[in-house]
Amino acid sequence: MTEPIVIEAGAGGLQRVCVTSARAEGEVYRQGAHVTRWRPRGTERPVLFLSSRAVYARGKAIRGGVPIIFPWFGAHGSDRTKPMHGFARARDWRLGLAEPAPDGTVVIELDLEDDETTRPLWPHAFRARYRVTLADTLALALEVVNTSSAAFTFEAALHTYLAVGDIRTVTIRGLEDTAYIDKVDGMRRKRHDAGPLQLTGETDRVFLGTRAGCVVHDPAFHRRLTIDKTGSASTVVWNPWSTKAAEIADLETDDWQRMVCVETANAADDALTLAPGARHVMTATLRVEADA
Ligand code: TA6
Repeated sequence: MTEPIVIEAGAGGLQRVCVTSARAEGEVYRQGAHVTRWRPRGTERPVLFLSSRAVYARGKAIRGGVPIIFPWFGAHGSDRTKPMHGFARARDWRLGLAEPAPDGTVVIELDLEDDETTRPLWPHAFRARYRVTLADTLALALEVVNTSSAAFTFEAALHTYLAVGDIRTVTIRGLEDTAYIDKVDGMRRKRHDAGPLQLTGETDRVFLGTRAGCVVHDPAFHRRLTIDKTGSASTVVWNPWSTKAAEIADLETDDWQRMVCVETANAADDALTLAPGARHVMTATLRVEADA
């Protein structure tokens, strides 16, 4: 019988947890607490997009799956020499729990705390705990605790890369009539209309003040991907399209056609301030279903 959980050296020698259970297959790297694969039993195609050119190396974010963005989103507000999207996605997290349940569900927990290498980048004491539940759905919960004696403000995102058949025919519901920052158009503030979102070019939008889940309809794969969320007021939608994708070394030139990022976040105006001792939990639950 296949072991439901195997902890081993993966690509680039980075440690990973491989899951093969009655409910799902999956893979989580300790570096970045990075879910790179999840496929519920009975689902033919991968649900998460993972670049075939992804680099597996110490301190380098893996292109695809679900990178964790923390404690800032995008470029650092005042110091552009600091890493894009914070430091959590390129750090080793401590593996706490990796446990199969009798029904085939597998739960994995990983922690990250401040240390002498994080404090120069972000001068705060914190503990982040990430709980990954792999079953018919993929449930992700990021808890951040302020373990310092002063309040701090942070941004976070579960930067989910979804695998799609053809981005040009995909539509996204759940962002109707929602305000957003358009990062492709000089950070201009706009509002999406009453219809589903359809991408027709490079798209990089931070939707604000939205607690709604999103549904990604993918006619090419005859399926829909639903992302429900809690504790999150922002949703980011990203696709580099052809020109930008050609500039991204760890993407194949035509990968843009097969992916879309729909990210569960608290970013920009929705950044969160935690008092000393306070905690915040953000969750995303991913589901795949057949669609006409
Ligand atoms: O979430 C969208 C975004 O912020 C885009 O601006 C784009 O840069 C993307 O993230 C990927 O960022 P990365 O640092 O992983 O290349």
